[in-house]
Amino acid sequence: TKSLRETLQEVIPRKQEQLKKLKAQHAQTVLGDVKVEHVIGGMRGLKAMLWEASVLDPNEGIRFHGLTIPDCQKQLPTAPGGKEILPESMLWLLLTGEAPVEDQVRGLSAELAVKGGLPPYVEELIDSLPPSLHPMTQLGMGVAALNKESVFAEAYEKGIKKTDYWTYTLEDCINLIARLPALAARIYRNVYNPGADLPGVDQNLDLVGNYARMLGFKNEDLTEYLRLYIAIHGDHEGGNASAHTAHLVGSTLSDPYLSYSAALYALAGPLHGLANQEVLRWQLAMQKELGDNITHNQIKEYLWKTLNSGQVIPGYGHGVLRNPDPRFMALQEFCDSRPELLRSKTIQMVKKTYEVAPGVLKEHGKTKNPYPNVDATSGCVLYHYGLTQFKYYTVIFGVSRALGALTQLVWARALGLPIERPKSLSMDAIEKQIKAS
Ligand code: NMX
Ligand code: MLT
Repeated sequence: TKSLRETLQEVIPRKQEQLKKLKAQHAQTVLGDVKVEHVIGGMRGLKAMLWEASVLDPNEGIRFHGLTIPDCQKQLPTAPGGKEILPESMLWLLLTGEAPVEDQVRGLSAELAVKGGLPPYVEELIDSLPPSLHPMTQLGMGVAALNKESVFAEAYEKGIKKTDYWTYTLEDCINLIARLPALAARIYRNVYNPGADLPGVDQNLDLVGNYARMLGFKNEDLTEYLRLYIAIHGDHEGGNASAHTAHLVGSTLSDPYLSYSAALYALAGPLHGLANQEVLRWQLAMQKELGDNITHNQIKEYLWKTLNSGQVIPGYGHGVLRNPDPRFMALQEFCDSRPELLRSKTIQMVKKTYEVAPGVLKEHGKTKNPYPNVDATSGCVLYHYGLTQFKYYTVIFGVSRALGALTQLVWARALGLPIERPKSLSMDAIEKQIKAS
């Protein structure tokens, strides 16, 4: 079987050719109108970025190179004895557009394990931070500091051809993905279990097998959940705030470490990745106020109370999706296949909230999408398995989103995409243009 690099050496020239044709034949073809609502409305729906690995359909949700989540669950290799998609399999698919075979994925897991250790200066940096510093702040700092290791930055300084950018970028991206579990686990240990033992990377384990072990969990169900979680959060086309940030920063030829560090700080916002922390905070407050055996009516009242106090219902709504998020559905299926999870009061509450919230949000009449996104359930399962420190949840999302955001950096360099520099307008300039038209 072919290695990842051999596969990419074959795939990239085909994609370069495709781009060349698009440029030559369709550079002036119109894909949509730019309206004032785009300029003042967060560019929602504006087709303005090239992103190879995944495309989001508002009704069906995400497809990774054309594959839905159920397709991926059927086609992508799992861990030995496991059932859930391995993030390594997803990474291979995102990077190459091809579903890997088992041998290829085992080879990639082994490579990531070899490269998974942290340089001592990064360990020292993380150990020197106050435990009260939010885990996402720490993650971004650790990733930024790793840029001392960047082979792209080093080669660029020496002088390399533009056509070689992608090979150095790929090495940085693989090295960073490999190191994220050790970095994220160190932050967890320092903040929540100071002084506890922190095992090194086990060369026989897959990326998430190692991550779970370094976090200190021995429950294979949790490890499987983390594999699924990290695989399906990996990419959500290019316009989401974290992926877009990595793309923007990367377009300046800032190296993958700096680009992804910036992306993590976009992910740390409550309207984006921090929502999974907010969901749990909201659910637990509801559980505390109303008890464990809460009725649909009580949930309805609680939802209205949240909305009437001017807050959003965390885990509901989406910038692009207009149906329940298939990632939410996949995580719910994981729960449905485990009676132990179905007995959890928090997970029962997620299900009951799902039965009530869309109706309430429709009646409220503001959100364009009254359905749950992935964050409505992701943290509650972690909570059940004993990963109860919800300020940490976005870090797991951050370990995951690297798969897609870093894949695109490889594609952007392989395709020679330019620095991003859209045009902005002032309100006066908009009015002037309207008057002139
Ligand atoms: N609860 C209450 N109001 C909402 C909600 C919600 N869950 N979602 C949207 N709205 C409001 C929104 O605040 C806006 O109000 P206003 O006109 O007063 O500014 C109005 O509905 C229209 O918003 P939309 O166009 O439907 O949504 P938009 O694209 O602007 O924002 C989100 C998308 C995801 C930021 C928004 O739905 C939200 O804030 N959801 C809650 C937070 C959340 O779950 N974020 C996670 C996103 C997924 N992720 O993993 O990153
Ligand atoms: C994501 O996974 O990035 C979120 O669903 C937000 C988005 O797609 O805008």
